Amino acid sequence: MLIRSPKTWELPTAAVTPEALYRLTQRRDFLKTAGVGLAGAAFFRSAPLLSAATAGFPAKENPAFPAAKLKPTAEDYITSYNNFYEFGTGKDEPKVFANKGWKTDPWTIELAGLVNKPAKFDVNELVKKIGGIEERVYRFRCVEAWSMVIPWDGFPLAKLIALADPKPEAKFVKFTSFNDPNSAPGQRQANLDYPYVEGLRMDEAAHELAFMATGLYGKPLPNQNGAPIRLVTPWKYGFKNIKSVVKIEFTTTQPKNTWNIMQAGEYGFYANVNPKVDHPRWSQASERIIGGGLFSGSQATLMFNGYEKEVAPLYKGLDLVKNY
Ligand SMILES: Nc1nc2c(c(=O)[nH]1)N[C@H]1C(S)=C(S)[C@@H](COP(=O)(O)O)O[C@H]1N2
Ligand SMILES: [Mo]
Repeated sequence: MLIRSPKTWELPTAAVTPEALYRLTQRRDFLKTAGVGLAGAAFFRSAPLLSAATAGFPAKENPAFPAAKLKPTAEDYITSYNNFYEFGTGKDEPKVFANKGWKTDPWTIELAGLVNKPAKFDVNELVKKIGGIEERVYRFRCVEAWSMVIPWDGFPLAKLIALADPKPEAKFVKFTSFNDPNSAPGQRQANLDYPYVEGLRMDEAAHELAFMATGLYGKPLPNQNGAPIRLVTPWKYGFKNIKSVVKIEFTTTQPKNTWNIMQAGEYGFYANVNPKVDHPRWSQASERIIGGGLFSGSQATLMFNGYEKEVAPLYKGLDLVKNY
């Protein structure tokens, strides 16, 4: 078991308080981490917040994706059980190694390729240009057959696409993560091909569910969760949700994606959550609920991770067995 048991004072707010109180505490916690709080603030956080993009907080919940509908996973699990190979392959490693001097503020993100408005922005400046952030509670399903529910803060990817103003020839969006072996021990080990890259078809990227997260639980993203900005595509397996993005490019050809480069027979380009298409080495029919406790340990996996009504039209006529 990689998760240590939290000390009582570290118990995540959502695990012990009703929804209304959670709303209040997320604001209070953020003020504390921003340095406005009481001296006792250290007791409330298990790790110090070194940096990230702070623009736009606190964000308002988007009522279409409320916490009241999906019970968020306790914050301590979301920030302690991670996949971020740049900082190690163990689930408990990113929290440690992404917080040993890796700087995520300031952070420049570049919009490039087939666009009318190529640009470089500091992430805080980008958030202001976009018009702020909102909160959305989404399911999250890793290809390794575990799941969480995460309250993200951020903005729809569609808004960023509008800002870049792609040319008609642009058919795909390519995402590139940071490359800094001095700060990232996993990059020094070359445990994957770096920088981590991902891609979406243009219509997937423009879908209302595709989201750029700059925070979770009402606070700027912890480094281990992909500070200061990462992609969130809740109907796709976790590996599509590229962290710590430095470049977004518009292309005519389908971009490569890191896990497909590593193991093409196991990880495709689409990576849509699909309980009927098993991974070659395990079933995708069900998933382990992280932080679910002793009696609700697993649940059936839903087509497109529960977002079938919204995204199925994107894949009409596409063979989802071939295009895994
Ligand atoms: N740059 C980068 N992005 C990444 C990864 C990674 O190793 N490096 N891992 C992916 C995988 S496999 C998953 S499941 C999610 C995990 O996100 P989380 O740690 O915030 O839950 O990030 C995805 N994005
Ligand atoms: Mo994953």
